[in-house]
Order: sequence, then structure tokens, then C-alpha cells
Amino acid sequence: MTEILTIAVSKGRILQESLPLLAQAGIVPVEDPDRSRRLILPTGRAGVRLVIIRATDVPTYVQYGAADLGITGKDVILEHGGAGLYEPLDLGIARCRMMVAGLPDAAREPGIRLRVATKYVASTRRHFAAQGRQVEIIKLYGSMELAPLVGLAHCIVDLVDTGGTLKANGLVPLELVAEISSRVIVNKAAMKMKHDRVKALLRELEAAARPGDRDRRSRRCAGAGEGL
Ligand code: PRT
Ligand code: MG
Repeated sequence: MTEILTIAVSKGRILQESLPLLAQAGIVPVEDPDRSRRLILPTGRAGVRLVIIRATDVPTYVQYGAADLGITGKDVILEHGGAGLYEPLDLGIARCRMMVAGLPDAAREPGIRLRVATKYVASTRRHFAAQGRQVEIIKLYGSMELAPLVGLAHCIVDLVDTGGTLKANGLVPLELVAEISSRVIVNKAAMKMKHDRVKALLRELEAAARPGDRDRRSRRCAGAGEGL
């Protein structure tokens, strides 16, 4: 009997960008994950199934072996801390930067204890501790950009892609905290017990994620679009 490999994938933009890479390894869910209500999706590759869950839950499923592998953002891995996980592969998708941001004159006033609003508490603490700065961290779950505008915090730590969200709220990027992209994580026990299958899959995903392959894929997609 084929042993089952379970891959946990973050919902949302990471899922959308992962599906073409997974497809290159023959991993195509039997139902459209956007429409299906099933939480476990079998795939076209024998013995491989997907579970599609919230980004922040992916490292937890993999740490405890409920999934053998996972695909999630480096931001989420940094917050989780990485216990029980290997992080063997950078897929180079869903790229962005974790930044300190604020009003143009923020964070520069000397002598004040900075209040920083973020959902990335661990990364924020590490970033300022590395500069020898003690800050007060206010945990938020969304709409971080609002906090400096209403005086809740001096600045925020959030993900920035185009910068459009910051700009629309009159905020500017101030310091880089970390470059972010999506990574494949692997349960440490699964890496030992299912070594050959996990390694084979990692090799295929690595090939699919190589920039050359990505360019060829997007050219194919563009070509397919033109034909319609
Ligand atoms: O529920 P939650 O919002 O936590 O997650 P979600 O299920 O909505 O997932 P989704 O689709 O938002 O994806 C989250 C993951 O995508 C993150 O963990 C990152 O690894 C990755 N990612 C890459 C991003 C961005 N880029 C990004 N720009 N996640 C969020 N953003 C947000 C950012 O928080 C800000 O609100 O986009 C806004 C900034 O974008 P710009 O282009 O205006 O700068
Ligand atoms: Mg979101």
C-alpha cells in the first residue's frame, strides 16, 4: 500500500500561487479548492492529499505531524518559531517585505518609548531587540495601518508589497524587518520515516520553482490567454 503524504497549504494568495507549482509535480486537487467544502482534498498523484487551512495554522499541523509537509509564508514561520520543522525549500512565491512603517515623522523622536502595533509580535520584538531598543508591542489582528492614524501606536510592523496600502493611508516604510516568500516546511519525523517520497517531492517542487521554469510557465499561460 502506498503511504499517504499530506501537504498543508495556506489559503488565499499562497494557495493560488502554489497550485501551478504543485501541478508540475502531478499534484492537482480532484476538486477546485475555492469551491469545494471538503477540508481534505485527494489529488491526481497517488497517495498525496492536500489540506487547505489558514496560513497561521500550517506550521502547527506540520509540527505535530498532522501534515507531513506544508507551504506557508516566512512571516508565519518566523512567528511560529520553527520547532519540529525543517524548512528545506524557498518557492519564491507570494513575495513581499516585512517592514516597520509609520507617519513620515514617526519613530525618529528621541527619548520616547516606541509603541508598535503588529500581528507579528515575535519578529517585531527580535527586530528592535537587535537594535538594543525596548518597545511596547500592541498585538492587533488586522488593519494595522489604522493604528498610527488614530494615535494607538507610533508605528506598525506589517507586510508591504506594492506599498499601495501604506501610501493610501499616508504612511511610509521606515525599516526592513525581513524579506518574505513562501517556503516548504517538513515535519522532522516525516523527513526520516518517509524520506524517499519527501525528498523526491522536494526535488520536483524545487525544479518547478526555478526561475527559468516559472518564466516558461507564465509564457505558456500568456500564450493560452492569447488563443482565447
Ligand atoms: O487571514 P490573513 O489575512 O492572516 O491571511 P489570509 O488568509 O488573508 O491570507 P492572504 O491571502 O492575505 O496571504 C497571507 C500570506 O501571503 C502572508 O502570510 C504572506 O506570506 C503572503 N503575502 C505576500 C502577503 C502579502 N504579500 C501582502 N501584501 N500577505 C499580506 N499582504 C497584505 C499586507 O498585510 C497589507 O495589508 O497586503 C497589504 C499590502 O500590500 P501592498 O501591495 O498594498 O503593499
Ligand atoms: Mg489577508
